[in-house]
Amino acid sequence: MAKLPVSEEKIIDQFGPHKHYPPLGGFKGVSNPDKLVKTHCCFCGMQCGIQLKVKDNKVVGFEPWKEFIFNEGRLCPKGVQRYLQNNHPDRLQTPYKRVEGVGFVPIEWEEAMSKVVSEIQRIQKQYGNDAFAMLSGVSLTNEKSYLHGKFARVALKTKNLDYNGRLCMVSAGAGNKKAFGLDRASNNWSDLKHAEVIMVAGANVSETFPTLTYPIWEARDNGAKLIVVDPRVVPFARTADLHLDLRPGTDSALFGAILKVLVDNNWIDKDFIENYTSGFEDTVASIQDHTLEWAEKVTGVSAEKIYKAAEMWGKAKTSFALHARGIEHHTKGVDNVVSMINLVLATGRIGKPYCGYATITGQGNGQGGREQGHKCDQLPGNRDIENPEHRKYIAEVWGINEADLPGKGLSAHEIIHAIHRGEIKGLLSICFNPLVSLPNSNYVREALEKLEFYVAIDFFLSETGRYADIVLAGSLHEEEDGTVTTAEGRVVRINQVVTPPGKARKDSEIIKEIARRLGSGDKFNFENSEAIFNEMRVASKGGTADYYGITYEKIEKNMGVFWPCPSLDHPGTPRLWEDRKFRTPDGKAHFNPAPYRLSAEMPDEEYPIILTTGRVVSQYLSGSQTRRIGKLVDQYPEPLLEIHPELAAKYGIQQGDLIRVKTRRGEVTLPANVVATIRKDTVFIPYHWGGCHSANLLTNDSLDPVSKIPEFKVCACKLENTKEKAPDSKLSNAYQSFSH
Ligand SMILES: Nc1nc2c(c(=O)[nH]1)N[C@H]1C(S)=C(S)[C@@H](COP(=O)(O)OP(=O)(O)OC[C@H]3O[C@@H](n4cnc5c(=O)[nH]c(N)nc54)[C@H](O)[C@@H]3O)O[C@H]1N2
Ligand SMILES: Nc1nc2c(c(=O)[nH]1)N[C@H]1C(S)=C(S)[C@@H](COP(=O)(O)OP(=O)(O)OC[C@H]3O[C@@H](n4cnc5c(=O)[nH]c(N)nc54)[C@H](O)[C@@H]3O)O[C@H]1N2
Ligand code: SF4
Ligand SMILES: [Mo]
Repeated sequence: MAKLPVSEEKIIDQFGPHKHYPPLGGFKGVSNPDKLVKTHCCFCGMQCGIQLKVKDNKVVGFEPWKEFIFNEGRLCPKGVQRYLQNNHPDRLQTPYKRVEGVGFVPIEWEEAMSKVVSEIQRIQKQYGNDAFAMLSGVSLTNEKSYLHGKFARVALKTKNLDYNGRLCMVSAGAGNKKAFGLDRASNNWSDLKHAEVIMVAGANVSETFPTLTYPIWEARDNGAKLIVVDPRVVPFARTADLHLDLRPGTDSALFGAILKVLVDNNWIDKDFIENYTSGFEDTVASIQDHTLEWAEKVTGVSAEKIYKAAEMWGKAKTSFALHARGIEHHTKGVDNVVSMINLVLATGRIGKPYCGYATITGQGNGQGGREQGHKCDQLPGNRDIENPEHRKYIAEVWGINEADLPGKGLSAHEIIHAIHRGEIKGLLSICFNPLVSLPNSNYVREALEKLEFYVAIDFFLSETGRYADIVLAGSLHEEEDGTVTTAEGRVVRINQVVTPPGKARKDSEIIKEIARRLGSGDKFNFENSEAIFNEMRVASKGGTADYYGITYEKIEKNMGVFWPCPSLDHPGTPRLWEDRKFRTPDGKAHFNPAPYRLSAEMPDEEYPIILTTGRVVSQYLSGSQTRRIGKLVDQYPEPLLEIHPELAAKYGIQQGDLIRVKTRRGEVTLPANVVATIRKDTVFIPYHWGGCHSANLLTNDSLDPVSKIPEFKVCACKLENTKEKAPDSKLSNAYQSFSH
């Protein structure tokens, strides 16, 4: 029988309506806390330092942590409201089971755990071990990422484990490995401050990494030129020296054309290219047809502007290239990444002061979480699960036979396909809300309905969790010790601030208990997070992401340590490649040919407009956390359709009209936000909402062939003006001030 989600009415009966937590004050002891604990924000990859205020084992507020070296006390709107999740009325405090026709019923841990384990065993006995899959997430610490990689392979004995970074960092990871043989930002942010040119592609820094604007402003105060590559005039593009408002999906055409100008004008570093790189000739040969005139047609950016960008980049002595999901969320995400890295290598500006390159990691532990082995093709230390040497080493660390270590499994969206095919029957998810965050959500919903058994571990009941048979109450960021690795590659400490409320448990305790009941308890005898970290250090030793020399004590003493850090006396590596010893097989940095190709779905007569999706400053990812915090909801209460006035005029659309957006996969109806800050052929929808407002009802689930990232940033849509107005309340005043 198809499994239906527990309905909204039932959820309201059982949990009350979703409450938006009061924005400020109202907490006993805000001005008289028991203690202040230094830790980091739970949201984005900047991992700003923050001090949480605790009273009676509850987080009641925060203070800036001015000494923390990166953000020096600064926080963005999400950072200053994050503490409201703890002690939130929606917080899950006990396990629940689904009872058809009734809804979710609170149960004891014993009943929950025995159900989970008996269902895992039943499914694996009936259909094989790989029929039970696991999805993990990188809002989790390094310790939990490592634990999940080991748990899936050693306790669940399944190959099908993947993580939500598959929707986020994997194109950058694959591109970095191709070019450098190692997957990390090449520099820490201090190198930004004196770069002569900063080029930022597909990153809405002011809204998505607000505290990173400070080193960029500092660089501009020092005279740096800023080039922004984005189809929208995002806030920090408004004062940029050059804004390249390209058509979504055309970055590799743009970067190819810029490279050709660099080569044609000899604005390249021949010595660096000759001595430290390979693949230059092939790459240059692959872009001979990427002329300025051709690029203007493909990208929609004038030949003059493209030339100017090449000149600014080519003539500078120091530079920094940054990109994020705008160039990575594509079926050619890896191509886009390597084509931007080609510009860095051509000018040899890497591994020197004020010269560098970074992909800006998205989630809190987007960096560390992509190294510790909870990806379907990876073992700890960023090792390859198909490499016999790597398998042997990890099997030894884990005390198992190499033959018992599963091989490469399916990636996140491929797991959804396998559920549809009937190959995967059971699922455990932790820290992932795929119904909101995966593309083509109707298809994802059908998969959830097909599962024979699904268990979700979360601290809030997410949209996906409503399809679960069992929901386990896990822990918030501040309820368990650990480490995360910031977007710079700096490993920092997350401190346990309070204990989980009610009957909620630490995530790692839940996983260890399932492992014990599955008969692998001896392999999961970790006393605490530090014990997990210490095993992880050994497992990472000798891998490209080598954490061996990092200890909790060393992190605390130095306010973080940059990996690679191969020995206890090693200071860590803030700036990579000063030694010019790249981690590729030939020891050189690789140019990679990436000639332009089309996106999977291009606009046509029936669906003539490009739809791109992304973020707004006050909401975070699937919104499961930030949609529960009043002040953040007030800033941007529901998704709006960003549309240019000229395109709007074609359809007779005015500000606040309700517009039906249709693609080949679904439709949503949203109020129009008519702004001059977007291309005329493109509309934009933020994706932080589920249900009938979900941008992912529309998006295309085609994947990059190498990284398996979905194409969130381009699909073809059509618009219908319903001629109805959205109620006034639906348009946030704050957001309207962005319109021009
Ligand atoms: N407020 C907030 N901050 C966040 C998050 C959040 O949800 N909310 N999430 C965090 C996470 S996990 C991530 S991954 C990051 C993401 O951070 P970003 O990548 O900065 O965020 P997005 O809004 O997804 O996309 C960035 C920009 O890409 C542009 N874009 C769209 N298509 C293209 C294209 O084809 N080429 C180019 N060059 N640009 C294009 C969009 O117009 C958008 O401005 O943010 C992190 N920080
Ligand atoms: N259309 C479109 N879709 C996108 C994107 C886009 O730009 N456009 N961006 C993609 C990107 S970059 C990303 S990163 C994904 C993110 O997609 P998801 O990972 O699905 O989003 P989250 O909101 O982080 O969902 C995590 C869930 O885990 C829970 N959680 C958070 N921290 C913890 C923890 O410590 N322990 C436990 N037990 N649970 C926890 C939260 O409550 C939430 O329910 O979305 C992707 N989807
Ligand atoms: S910039 Fe990122 S880490 Fe810093 S406060 Fe905002 S969401 Fe948190
Ligand atoms: Mo992300």
